[in-house]
Amino acid sequence: MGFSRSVACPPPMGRRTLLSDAEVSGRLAELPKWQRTGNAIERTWTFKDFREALAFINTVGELAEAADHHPDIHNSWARVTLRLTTHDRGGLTGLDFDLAKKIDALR
Ligand code: H2B
Repeated sequence: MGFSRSVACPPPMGRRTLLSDAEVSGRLAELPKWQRTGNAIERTWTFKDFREALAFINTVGELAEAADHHPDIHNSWARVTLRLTTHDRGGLTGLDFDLAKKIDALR
């Protein structure tokens, strides 16, 4: 008997359920700077330079670790795109929107 996924990754109650299209639209209305791209939501930031972009990525990384929920991160010099989806559910859940709200509060 090895590690059970349910032990390694306990479900934050109710937030790991796939959202319907209507629920996604409702939650996106609270996050006007994010857009849906299929099974994910994305937002792009442009910073002064690479150093600032990297500092932002590191702060986001701390939020992600605290939430045990990790964005796909794309960086090109001063530009950063974050893409959120719940990989192990194959789509968008409350976890994605909860993390997006915390990230939006950064700047
Ligand atoms: N992050 C994201 N974005 N999607 C996931 O499905 C996911 C994650 N799964 N972070 C988590 C970690 C899971 O692997 C652990 C066990 O909580």
